[in-house]
Amino acid sequence: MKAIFAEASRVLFAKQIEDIVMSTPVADIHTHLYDPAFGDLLLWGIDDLLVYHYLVAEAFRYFDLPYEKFWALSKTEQADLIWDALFIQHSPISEACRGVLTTLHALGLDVKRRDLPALRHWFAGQKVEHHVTRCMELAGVNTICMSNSPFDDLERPVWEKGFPRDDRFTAALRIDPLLLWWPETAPKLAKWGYKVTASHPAKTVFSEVRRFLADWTKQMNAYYLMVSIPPDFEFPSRNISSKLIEEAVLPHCREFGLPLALMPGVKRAVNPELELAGDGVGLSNLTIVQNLCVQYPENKFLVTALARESQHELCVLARKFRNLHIFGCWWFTNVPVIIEEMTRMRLELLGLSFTPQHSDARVLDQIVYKWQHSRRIIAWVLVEKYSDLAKTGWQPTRAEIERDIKDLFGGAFERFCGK
Ligand code: FIX
Ligand code: ZN
Repeated sequence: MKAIFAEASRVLFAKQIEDIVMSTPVADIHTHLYDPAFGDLLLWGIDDLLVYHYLVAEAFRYFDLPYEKFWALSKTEQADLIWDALFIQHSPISEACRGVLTTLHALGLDVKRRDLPALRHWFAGQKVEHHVTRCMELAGVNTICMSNSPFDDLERPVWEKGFPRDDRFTAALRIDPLLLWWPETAPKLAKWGYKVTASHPAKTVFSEVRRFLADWTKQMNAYYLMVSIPPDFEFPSRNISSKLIEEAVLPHCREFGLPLALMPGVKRAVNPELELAGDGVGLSNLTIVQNLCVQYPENKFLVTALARESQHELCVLARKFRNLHIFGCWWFTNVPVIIEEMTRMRLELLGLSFTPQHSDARVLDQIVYKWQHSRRIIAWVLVEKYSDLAKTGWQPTRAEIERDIKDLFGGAFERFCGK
């Protein structure tokens, strides 16, 4: 009898934790989505779901078709081919394929009919404003942080013209071209009225770069600055990227109290024929993160690393530096097997002072599956952790669990950002 009661209370306890994890609103701190005011830049609907670069990469493993022929097709034609290869000719078992189905199912669509025209018909009847709200509700997401680039010719004019902000969409100032491709970027800055030259910059140039960063930080009301970096990126170094970080980006972040988000590990265009789907992963030397954290204690760093092998080292670094906040299971690590491992490792090494996930969604509807899938895994791991605590006699209360999960789902991040 005693054993039955114990088992029943274990089940109830697990259910309580799961319910809290599944229902606590989350701040999605890194996406590639846009405020609806950006019009067509906000991708949504079945065809955009199907031509997501994660699925393009998978579909090419089955296609017997030259790359250029695929790229010459319309979006609908590409989506048809991907649907056929990944959903009809094979079972859609991969995480990215399953994600499409989780999303459709959550939207109330009948996936078992395997009827792509019917799905298209349903999406054609949706209004974007309503769809944004619906997806955010289904995902339990209360804010979506965009990745905003002043270097994007489609995005920049929207900012310049101005628009009433939807306060569910926050901004992050994306600066990859500035740090990674200075020779091509300097002439653009010069054209926009900043006194810079492509040659190795002098003091005046750095102050002009700071003026550029300040203008865009204010224009966007940016939450943080962000750059994704290749595995061989070095810091400190004598190269121009390093100098720009030291002399412009970090002083700017200090002045505005903003974190710099670094995403190490991406090897761009490993297979250029695959376009956006052609990026790969490499092992980064995380000494760059250590160097930044130790040399710039007044700066704050948000870091997510792409390689699975980097995750333990990154956790250990976060134990050493309180100006480092680690977040998300990025891209190739956003698969159940690795999410579970990373979440468990982070909880065991850091407690609750990190942000377990971001969606990286490029298509609005993806927030539904990315969050449903991740929440479930985070819940399992937390059930295990709280149960281990309970075994010591330390019974966590509902209020304590709610507080902790709020922290994991945006609270710790907001505090780190000083918001
Ligand atoms: O650099 C990034 O922010 C990456 O997330 C993207 O470049 C990448 O294409 C992506 O969508 C990964 O999820
Ligand atoms: Zn991203």
